[in-house]
Amino acid sequence: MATNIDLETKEKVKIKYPKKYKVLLLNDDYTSMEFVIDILITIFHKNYEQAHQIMLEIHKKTKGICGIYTYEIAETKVMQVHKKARDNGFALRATMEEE
Ligand code: TYC
Repeated sequence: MATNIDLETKEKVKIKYPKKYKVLLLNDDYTSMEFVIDILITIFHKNYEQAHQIMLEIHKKTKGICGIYTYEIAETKVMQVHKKARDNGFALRATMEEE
């Protein structure tokens, strides 16, 4: 007799994590080292030591990672860098890349 019907259904739970984006600062010849450190402290919440180290890495290697965020947060950080740079007369550029 076919009474033993298996009614158990297995539900597959697929968790979709949001993509993450690296925010990078690019080196240039005009932005002051002090200003880049200030950006790293105020926008990317680094301490002075970390900010100094990241700034020097960008200065030597042309670009460096400042943080990894979800899309909207990364986009906002890039805009904040560009606004603060513009307001202070610097042409500092930031970009974002999918992690
Ligand atoms: N290269 C700049 C200088 O010598 C310093 C600098 C570092 C600029 C990092 C931009 O993202 C940057 N004054």
